[in-house]
Amino acid sequence: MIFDIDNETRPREDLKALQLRRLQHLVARCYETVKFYREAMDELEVKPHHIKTLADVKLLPFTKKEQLRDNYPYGMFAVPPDQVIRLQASSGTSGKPVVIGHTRRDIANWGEMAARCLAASGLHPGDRLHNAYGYGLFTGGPGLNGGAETLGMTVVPVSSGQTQRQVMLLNDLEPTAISCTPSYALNICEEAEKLNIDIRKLPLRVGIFGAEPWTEEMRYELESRMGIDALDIYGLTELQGPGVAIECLVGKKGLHVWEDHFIVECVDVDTGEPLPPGERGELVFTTLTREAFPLLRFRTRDLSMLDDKPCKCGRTHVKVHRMTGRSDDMLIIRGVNVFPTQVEAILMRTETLSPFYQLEVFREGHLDTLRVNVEASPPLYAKGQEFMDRTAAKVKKDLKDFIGIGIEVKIHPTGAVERSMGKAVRVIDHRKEKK
Ligand code: DLL
Repeated sequence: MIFDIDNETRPREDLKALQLRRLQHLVARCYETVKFYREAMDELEVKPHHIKTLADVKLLPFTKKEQLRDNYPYGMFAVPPDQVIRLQASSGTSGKPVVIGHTRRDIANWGEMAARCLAASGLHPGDRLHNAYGYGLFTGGPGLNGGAETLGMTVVPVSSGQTQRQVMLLNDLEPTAISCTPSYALNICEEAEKLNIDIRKLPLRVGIFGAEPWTEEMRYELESRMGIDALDIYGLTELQGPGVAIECLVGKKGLHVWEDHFIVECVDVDTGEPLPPGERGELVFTTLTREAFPLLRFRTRDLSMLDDKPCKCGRTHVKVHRMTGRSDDMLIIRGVNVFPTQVEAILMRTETLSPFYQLEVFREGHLDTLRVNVEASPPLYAKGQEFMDRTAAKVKKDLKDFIGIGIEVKIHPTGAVERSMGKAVRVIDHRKEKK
């Protein structure tokens, strides 16, 4: 189902004309109302009237997360306080979060974009969503909630945590869709198995998973354990929250970005130069319709690539590939770049392991070393240490072949790796503890 057929299938030429009109309006508004943007544009000697074509977006300054923090809490707002009907905040683990505001129209647009996402996942009015993303300042819960209500679904606003209760509600309320982080979905699967409930036999058909990087291998794991289609949804607090982009059920390959609301660029991480489709770089977004908290060329640090090939689903909006991870989560181990998702891919291909893992980075002398902590599946554990050692050696070899460096592999009994309630913590970096 397509929620907003006119906008989602708009011919590309029309879409680009709409983007240009909206961009010109946005730049003028940012220049007039947000001191930060006026100063940043003056410094680059760019005025709103310089934006004549869509390509001129690259004349505009980048906006970085640190700059949003510097303007905490309200410095980047473009409307007076009486027009802001909701605040949300990023999950900043250290220091101040980024607070963003929504006008009534921002909330309505967000609801429509999230509704498009749910429809693209094969959901309809009357479907029932078990929404296990956290509610609160985090945008996951409220974002999917708004989308489900806009589409006309029934939403079960269960939020995250109390996992046994989640399983009971999945069993009793018979939702047809679930939304949560992929790592939390695994936690739910495990809890269901303990309670002897076979999720595959429930009416659940679709999983809307995002908020953290995950792999095709994890998709396979979740689809087979839950008997669902698992789709990748993307978004960031700064841009609104979930619903910036989603995979469509038809393709399950690449996430459509709602281009009537955002301009997406992929740029070289070091030079900031825009890259053509097919080249990996950092995603950069300009918000075309946000009223309270507009952003020019926001550097997400998320690594992906653009895919402008037409999609079978009929949507004309450009796609981005599944994220590899964030540039700041990339580990550099003895000169080799390592993403947790690369390790995940290998672990998930090893059937005798459980899908729970965490990486630890150490510094020994001048050398950085990486250890993977992963759990044995109950049958492997039952076979004993010798079998676990053999599996560890095999995984170590696979990691070396795939990534190119030696990584220590430690296989633990079931339950040893911390379970996630939201975004999984994939890396513990002991290098930062020293000194
Ligand atoms: O995680 C919003 C969200 C909620 C997205 C629910 C999808 C579902 P933040 O807490 O601000 O917002 O974190 C944003 O999470 O920059 C990415 O690094 C990461 N992220 C979000 N979705 C994906 C995804 C929400 N599908 C940050 N794949 C982003 C990989 C993702 N990373």
